[in-house]
Amino acid sequence: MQKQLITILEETKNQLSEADSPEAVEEIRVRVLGKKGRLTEILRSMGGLAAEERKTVGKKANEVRAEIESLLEARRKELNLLKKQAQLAAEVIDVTEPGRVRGLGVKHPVTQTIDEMSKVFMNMGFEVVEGPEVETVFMNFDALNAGPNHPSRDLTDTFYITDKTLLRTQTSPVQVRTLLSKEPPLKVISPGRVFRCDTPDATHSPVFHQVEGLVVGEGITMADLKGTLSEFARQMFGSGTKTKFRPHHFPFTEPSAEVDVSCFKCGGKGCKVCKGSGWIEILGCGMVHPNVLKVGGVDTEKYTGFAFGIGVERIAMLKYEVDDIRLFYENDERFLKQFK
Ligand code: 2U9
Repeated sequence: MQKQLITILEETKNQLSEADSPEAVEEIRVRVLGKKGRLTEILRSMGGLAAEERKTVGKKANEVRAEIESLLEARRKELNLLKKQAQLAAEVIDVTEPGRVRGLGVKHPVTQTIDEMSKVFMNMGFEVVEGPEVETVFMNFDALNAGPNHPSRDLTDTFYITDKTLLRTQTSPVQVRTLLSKEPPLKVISPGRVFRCDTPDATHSPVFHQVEGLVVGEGITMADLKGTLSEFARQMFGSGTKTKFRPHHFPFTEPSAEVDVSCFKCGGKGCKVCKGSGWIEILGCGMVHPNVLKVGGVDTEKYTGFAFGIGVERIAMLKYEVDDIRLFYENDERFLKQFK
């Protein structure tokens, strides 16, 4: 039996040296010291021995068990340590590693264009005003001298919400609200989103943006309108830009005009951008109709004013040579990235 005890001890030592995890050590413990373990069986069978032999074998068995227990504990500790060291090595953080570069987005070209246009007007002393996209029919049409049968009121041209409310078709109602809330003199621009019931194509979108402007004061004339808008054109399209004011009709201004600029691409000779004419239409304008000033509570004996409206996408398309308005709304990164 003593021999058997020594064999168990030696074999356990060998097995422990080969164990490669705390779990494997536990398996060895169960095989030797567990309920049905080899050493446990020997201790149990000692009852059949003579008293003298039982004493010596018992002593030896206890020594072997104590040694195995301490070997198990030592190997368990050793493997736990190795496991921890491997884990730490695997999880090591290199604080000197350069960070991942996050791609920086760009402002949308429509926003860039609104910012650029607003800057030009702000430098001339204009204040930026904003208002609701859902407007009353009164503010959008009646107040702007668009009579009850004006074609723009048509259901097929305007998104009505109810009989009395709609999605604004221009940002002019913001300026009517300004007239009602502020005393002249005033110089305001109203950039914003507008809505028209149009089928999208290369030059039309049911949602687009405008920058409109309004100046009201004593002695404001067509000369102020021409000077302001010609300066705007020079700052947007280059200092050599010429302007041409063509008579036009709008219900909210009288007289009214459309403004062309000399082609910034060919200088007026005629090219693809100006479609051979040398001129490019960029905006509409006029002296504010007295009926509109009256709705705004302005004394038309004392004050006059001018107004203008500019389509932002049109300006952006000209400046950046974009040939389809729909590109602005498709959120295609390959398109947007070009406006860095
Ligand atoms: C008030 C009075 C008058 C705003 C004006 C235009 C001329 C104009 C178009 C340009 C291209 C609309 O985006 S577009 O399709 N706008 O031609 N807009 S005068 O006149 C006003 C505004 C407010 C109180």
